[in-house]
Amino acid sequence: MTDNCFSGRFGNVPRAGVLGAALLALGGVAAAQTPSHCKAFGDSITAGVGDDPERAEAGYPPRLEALAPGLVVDNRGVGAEGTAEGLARIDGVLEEPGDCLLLMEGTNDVSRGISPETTLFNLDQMAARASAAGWTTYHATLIPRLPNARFDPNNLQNQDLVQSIRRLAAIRGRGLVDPFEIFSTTRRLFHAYYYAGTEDPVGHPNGAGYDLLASVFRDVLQSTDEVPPVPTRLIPAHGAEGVSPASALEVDVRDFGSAIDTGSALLMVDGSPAPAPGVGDDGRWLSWRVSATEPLDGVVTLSLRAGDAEGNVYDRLLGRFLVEGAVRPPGDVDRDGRVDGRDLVFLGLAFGAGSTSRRFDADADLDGSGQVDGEDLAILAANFGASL
Ligand SMILES: [Ca+2]
Ligand SMILES: [Ca+2]
Ligand SMILES: [Ca+2]
Repeated sequence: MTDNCFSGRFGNVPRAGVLGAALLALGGVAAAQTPSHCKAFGDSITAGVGDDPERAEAGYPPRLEALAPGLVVDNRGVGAEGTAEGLARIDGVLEEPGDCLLLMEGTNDVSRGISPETTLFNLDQMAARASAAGWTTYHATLIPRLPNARFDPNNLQNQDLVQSIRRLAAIRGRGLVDPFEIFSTTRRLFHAYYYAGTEDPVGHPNGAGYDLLASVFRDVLQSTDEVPPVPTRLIPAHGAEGVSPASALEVDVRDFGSAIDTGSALLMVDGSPAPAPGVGDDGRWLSWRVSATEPLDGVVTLSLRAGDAEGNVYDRLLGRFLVEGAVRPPGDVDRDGRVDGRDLVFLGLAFGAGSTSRRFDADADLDGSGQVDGEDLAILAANFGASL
């Protein structure tokens, strides 16, 4: 782990006018009219796979109807669908009666290795067709994938895609529903809010999870702001490796509900505060462009504190990346560049779990055997105290 010597290591970069101009052009978010008839469009997580089998109608749409009297929400979720198939069937859905699209799709694209650019393009096309039909359109972020998901179990690609979806919503002036942020900060998420079957390659909510998901949609449709300012851009991405020592950092943060408390917003780089960010004229976004005045090295950790006018606060790790030439020691479960008691705790939590178990943690399976066991513990123990 790189030491905390970042003071004075970063200076302000002259801020290019492009970003400011692009974001200023956005103005406020659309959604002027209150929708009355929504189509919930997406994959199995919209269809309601994993829900309580006792329920006559599965998923978040019927719950959203119950939470928002007067609102009709039709379930148009199709299991296992990716955004390419979604784009192929959206026109048929838009021909039905309705005035609002709730669009949550893309986790199956991650599983299939579809590029985020393609996913974003498809989502944008679907939303654009709905907007062209006069519908109010909301993008929704994806929910976290299980730690034992077959692909992207540590949510690196997912988090990157989520930020892109937020950025897309902002650029196009569409609404944003952000279950990723709400789910990510919910305690005991996978244990209490996810379907417990072992054959779940992605991660589906259970009954409680669909209750939570419906409430996240309800809040946005009723203009209740329960979500803090969230990152819409992070460069280098969380989990990136081989980052150039000369890389600049780019962090954009936006609030989709209310104003950001700009005075208290703080970006920390390896424990030292970054220079003050640029602030959007509407008070709803912040932008840091930070260049290294000394070469980066080792593991770089970014954390963010930012609150909004409603008192919702983001205050946690934002991202962590590995600079070119640095090699993490074996046994570094949490990827912070050193092997210590924290890694032992994480390994302990997953100890004994195989890859189909809900407790499995791919990062704790240090030898990649598909089982967190004594072999992994031996690797950790042999490297205990090692650091970059
Ligand atoms: Ca907010
Ligand atoms: Ca560690
Ligand atoms: Ca193992």
